[in-house]
Amino acid sequence: MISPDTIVAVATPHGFGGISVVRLSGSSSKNIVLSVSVSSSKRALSFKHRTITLVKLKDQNNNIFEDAVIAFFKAPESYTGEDLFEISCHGNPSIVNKILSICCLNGARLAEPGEFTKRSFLNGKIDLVQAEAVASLIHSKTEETASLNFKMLRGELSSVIKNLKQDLITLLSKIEFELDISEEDLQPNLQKESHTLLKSCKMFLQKALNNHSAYRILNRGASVVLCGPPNVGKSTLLNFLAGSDLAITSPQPGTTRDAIEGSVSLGGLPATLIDTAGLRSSGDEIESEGVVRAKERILSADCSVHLSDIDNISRVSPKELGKSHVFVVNKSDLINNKTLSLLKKQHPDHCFVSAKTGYGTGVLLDLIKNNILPSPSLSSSVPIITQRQKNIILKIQDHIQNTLLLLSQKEDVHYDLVSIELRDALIQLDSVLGKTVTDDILDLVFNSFCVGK
Ligand SMILES: Nc1nc2c(ncn2[C@@H]2O[C@H](COP(=O)(O)OP(=O)(O)OP(=O)(O)O)[C@@H](O)[C@H]2O)c(=O)[nH]1
Ligand SMILES: [Mg+2]
Repeated sequence: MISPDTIVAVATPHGFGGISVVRLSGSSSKNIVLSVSVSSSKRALSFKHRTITLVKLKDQNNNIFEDAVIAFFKAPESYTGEDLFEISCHGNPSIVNKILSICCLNGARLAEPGEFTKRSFLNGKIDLVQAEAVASLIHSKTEETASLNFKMLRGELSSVIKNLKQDLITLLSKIEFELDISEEDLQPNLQKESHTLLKSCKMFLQKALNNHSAYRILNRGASVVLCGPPNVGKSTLLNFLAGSDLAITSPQPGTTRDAIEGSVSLGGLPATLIDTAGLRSSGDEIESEGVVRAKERILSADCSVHLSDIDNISRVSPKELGKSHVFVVNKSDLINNKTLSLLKKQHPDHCFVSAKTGYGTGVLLDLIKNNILPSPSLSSSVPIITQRQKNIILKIQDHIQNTLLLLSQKEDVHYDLVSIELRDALIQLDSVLGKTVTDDILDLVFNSFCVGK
């Protein structure tokens, strides 16, 4: 249910800047804005839909403290579907806080995270897939996913889901008809027709699922962990690749304890490099804790870079490899070219680098990127953008698979069971769009938003 409250929040990032924007939405927003605005022109304070008005802002003691530009969007033609005001003021936190508190004194309340977009959803302006695209667009780390998220916001994924739903409804109506009619009127091609349609639905959904992990990494950036035994040069490599003296390096094994992060671009893909404690068993409690944390990072990272020393090219147990991995031999500068060529032949699956001179690091970055994202960009299919969508699509895939199994019977297809599976798939499709979601799912979606969006 939509709360009757009028809500207020700052929509721009906190801090100092050229301007900040305070948003106000709800039925009392006009009265609240009128009670804080001063203008010599009465006409200006009539606030017309989609126009801006220059006013002075006053506090509760009628002291003028700021010049502001106010934009007004009248219900229902606003982002939230309610009367919506955007007050642009100087970008200073004390001015912003003053506007927020005066609005609250006049009847508004501070908005929850994502509450403006939640109202937009509850007022039927956007569906849940579009609402999720708003959050993803705000957090996009690459141009490719920013433009993809914008397409989702315009409704591209929603219309794909609606088309799929329409196909299943058409099929379901034929199946229900088959169940109702007499023997003579049976539809001879129904079994084959249904099979073909559901197979293509399944393939389409599979492609969208396959693109999800690439999308996720492109949207939020990749995490790459540098790991291996102590003293092999993990911290030196982090410093070289990040171009900054982030981690302490020393010839003493066991120098790094806490994970240290740096940023790097993998050919346009933003990545966080994570330097970790050298993997060994140690009597030192603090170092051992560092090793436990390093192992956790290996398992959670998108790629783990396993370093060895040129003197001791070590093997890693498959259990400790992580999601995707690259083997690296460091300190190549310590041997001559002839020995290096020989070692490269003996270890063709290893990348030879020198964190000291930078030798081989360009090749290493390419290798890491290719490991994380094997294809250069997302294919033309529309990807699924959130874990919530992914979980539901997996359930739909199950129903489609069950239906295909029922339809592959040689004789006596159980159309009554097919009908049940299709109905369940349709319920799930509705929940992707947010037509049948519970309040706790909505809270989960909108709590991940920032305040003011
Ligand atoms: N010659 C040479 N020395 C290197 C290279 N990389 C690192 N070193 C040296 O190796 C020693 C260990 O380097 P670190 O980067 O501290 O090694 P680490 O793997 O982070 O070690 P821990 O934090 O103890 O696990 C330091 O003395 C570095 O200067 C390299 O490419 N060539
Ligand atoms: Mg280190």
